Amino acid sequence: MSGDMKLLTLVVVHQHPKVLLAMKKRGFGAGRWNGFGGKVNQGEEIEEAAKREISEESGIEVENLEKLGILNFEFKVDGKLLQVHIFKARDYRGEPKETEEMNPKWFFVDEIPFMEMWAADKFWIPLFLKDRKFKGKILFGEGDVVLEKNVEEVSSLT
Ligand code: 8OG
Repeated sequence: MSGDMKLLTLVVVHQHPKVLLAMKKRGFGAGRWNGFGGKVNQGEEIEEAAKREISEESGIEVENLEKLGILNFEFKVDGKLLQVHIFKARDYRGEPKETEEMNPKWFFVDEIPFMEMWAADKFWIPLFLKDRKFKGKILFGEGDVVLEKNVEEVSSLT
């Protein structure tokens, strides 16, 4: 992995036929619906970071996470590189609540608001919903448009 690639997590709760998304209220990705997640801290396990972030951002606790995807995002404008580890949670404890960062809402899977999400999400969410594992690389340009994409189903993430 390249030295300045940042590690991030993303957790989407999927209780068919609905998924739990949240409107990001501030910071990176503000104004878009997304799952919960954020940066992995120094010395922290990736899955541990995913559980911590969903708890901080929504107030719910998840125990069993299934890792379904690893995506590398590159931003042409500033050269930023992110590696996002994407997990599915099927059950959780507590009630999702609004926090300073996110406002949660359940969506039917056929009403996912792709127009108000990261532009690459429509390429991997269909695989996510079918419990398929995937890897990929996305190049974002100015205005976060997708310039290049390569997302493919894999049999294993390791
Ligand atoms: O800590 P912070 O909130 O800045 O973390 C960013 C969150 O956004 C983290 O959960 C990873 C997630 N994220 C990206 N890029 C993309 C993307 O293209 N699509 C989706 N759905 N989430 C993304 O950083």
